[in-house]
Amino acid sequence: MKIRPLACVLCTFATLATGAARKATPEEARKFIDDAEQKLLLLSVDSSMADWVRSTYIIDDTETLAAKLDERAIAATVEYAKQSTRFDGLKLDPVTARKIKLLKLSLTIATPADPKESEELTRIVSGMEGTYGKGKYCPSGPQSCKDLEELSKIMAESRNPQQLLDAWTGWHAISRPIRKDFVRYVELANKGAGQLGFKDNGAMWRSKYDMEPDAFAKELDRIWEQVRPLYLSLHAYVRNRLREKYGDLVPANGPIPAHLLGNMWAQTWDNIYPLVAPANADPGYDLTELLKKHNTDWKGMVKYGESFFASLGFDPLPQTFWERSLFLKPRDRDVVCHASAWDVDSVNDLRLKMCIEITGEDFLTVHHELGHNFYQRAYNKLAPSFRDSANDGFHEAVGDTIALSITPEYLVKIGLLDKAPDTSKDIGLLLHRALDKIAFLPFGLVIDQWRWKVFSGEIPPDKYNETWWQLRQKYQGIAPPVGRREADFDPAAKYHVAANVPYMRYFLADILQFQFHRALSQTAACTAPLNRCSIFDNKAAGARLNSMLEMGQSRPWQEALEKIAGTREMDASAIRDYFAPLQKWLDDQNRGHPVGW
Ligand code: X8Z
Ligand code: ZN
Repeated sequence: MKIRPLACVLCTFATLATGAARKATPEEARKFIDDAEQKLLLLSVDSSMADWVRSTYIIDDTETLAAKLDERAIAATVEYAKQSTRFDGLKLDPVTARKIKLLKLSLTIATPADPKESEELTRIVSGMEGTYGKGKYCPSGPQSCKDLEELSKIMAESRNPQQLLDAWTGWHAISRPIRKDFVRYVELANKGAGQLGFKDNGAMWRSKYDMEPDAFAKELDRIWEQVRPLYLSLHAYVRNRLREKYGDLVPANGPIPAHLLGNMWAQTWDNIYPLVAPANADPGYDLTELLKKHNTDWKGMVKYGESFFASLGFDPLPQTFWERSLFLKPRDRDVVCHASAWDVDSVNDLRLKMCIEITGEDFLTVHHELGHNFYQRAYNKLAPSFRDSANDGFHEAVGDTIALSITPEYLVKIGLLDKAPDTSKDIGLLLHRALDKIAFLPFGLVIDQWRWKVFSGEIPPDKYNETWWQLRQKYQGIAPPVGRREADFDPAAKYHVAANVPYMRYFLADILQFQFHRALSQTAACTAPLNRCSIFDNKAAGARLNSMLEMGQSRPWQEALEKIAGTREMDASAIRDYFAPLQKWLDDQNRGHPVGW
C-alpha cells in the first residue's frame, strides 16, 4: 500500500498556518482538533497492531515494521502539536481547549523534526525493548540458557545466597548492550521534547498531571514523607529477620543486599513472606498452593478476574479478547513477557499479553491488567482525545484496587479457600500485603527520580550506574550484592527503562488504590477493618467505580478523584489507615534494633 506522505496529511493546516497572517478563529481550532484526533486515531491503530506483532514475535523484521509505524504516528502527533500552537492565547470552548492541551502532552516520546533522527529514535526504542524481551542468561552454552521467568522463579523460591547471586548477576548482564543505545535515546528524546517546547523529556513526562511540573514533584515528596515511616519500619523488621536467616551477609544497620528480597529488582518482597512471617499470626494459606490445588489453569486465572468485574456490573470481555490475547509463553519464539493490557482499536479490541504462571503473584497481575482493559472499555465512547485515564496513575490503580478485595472471605466465596482465618491472623495478612505494597513505594519513586536527572543532564552517561545505586540506597535502603561498574547498566535490566515507559505512575497507583479501596468499601457499607473489606458483588461500588472510569481524561484528574473518593488530593492517609495495626506491631518488633541505614 502506498502511504500518503505526512506532509500531505497535514497540508491543509500547513497552508493555513503559513498563509495569510490572519488571526485563527475558535471555529478553526475546533475543526483542527476534531480532524487531528480522527487522523491520529487511524495512525495509532496501525502502530498498535504492529507493536502487538513485534511484542509477540520478536524478530528484526517486526522490530523494523513496528518502529516505522510508531514513527509515523508519533511524527504526525508532533506535527499536529506544533501546528496547534497557532491557537495559543485564543479563547476556546473548554472541550476544544482541553483536547489541544492533551494533544501536546500525549506522547511519552517525541521524535525530532529531522527525518533521519526521527527514524533513528523509534528504531532504538523498538530495539531496546526487543533486547530486553530476548534477554537470557546462559552460564555454560546455549543449552543452559535461562529466561527472566526462570530466573525470577529462582529469585522467588531459592534461599541459597550463591544461587540467588548467580541468577541476579546473570539477568543484570542482559542490559549491558543497551547502554550505548540508551545514551543516544536520551539525546534524541530530549531533542524531540525540546522542539515541542519542553525543557527535556523528563519535563515533558512531569507536565502531564494537570498542575505545574514543579508542584507535581513537590506533591510526590509530600506523599513520600507521609509513608516513609512505614517503609522504614518494614525495612528494619525484614532486615532483622533476614539477618537471622543469612547472618552477616545482611548488615545490622546498613542497606539490605538486593538479591535476598525475593524479586529480581527488590521491588516487592512478598515472595520472602515465609522467611519473615509472624510466629502466631500466620493466616495459614498460600494463594499459589490454593490455585494449584484447585487445578486452576491460565483461563481459570483470567476468568476469576473477569468474573470479579462482572460481579460489579461490568459487561464480560468481548469474544475477540479470548481469541487475540497472548496468555502463555510460546515455546518456539521470543516475546515480551512483561505483562500488558492492550486496546488495539481504541474501542473494543481488548487484549492481554502475559506469560501466565499459576502463582498468587500472577493472579494479582491478571487483575491488574484487566483493570486496564475495563477502564479502556469504560471510556471508549468519548472523543478519541479523552480515551485515556484521568492520569497515568489512575490507569495503574484500577486493577490493583480490585485485587485489594481479594480477601480471605472472598477466596472462600469463590471456592478456593475452605475457611477464612479469624482476626487473630490479621498481622500475617497485613504483613504479606505490606511486603508487596509498602516495599514497592520507594522503588516506584526511584526509577524516575533517576531518569528525570538523566534527561535533565544532571546525571551524565559516565555516572549512570553509580547514581542508580546511590538513589536505590537512598530511597530503598538496598545495595547491589556484588561490585558494579559503569560497564554494567543495571537500570535497563528493568523493563520500563529499556522500553521507555514512565514509572512514577506506579508510585501514584500505590497511593491511589488505597484511596479508591477505602471509598468503595464505604460505598459497599463495609464496617470491617479495611484489609477485610471486599467489594465483590457490590453493584453500588461498581457504579461508583464506573462513574470515574467513564470520564476518561475528559476532565482534570482532581475531578475524577473527587468523583470516586470525595477528595481532590492524592493522599497517603488511606494506605496508612490500612496498615495502621501493622505499623504498631512492626514498631514493637523493632524495639532495641536499629532502624534506617
Ligand atoms: O509493569 C507493571 C504491569 C504492567 S502495567 C505488569 N507493573 C509494574 C512493574 O511490573 O514493575 C505493575 C506493578 C509495577
Ligand atoms: Zn499496568
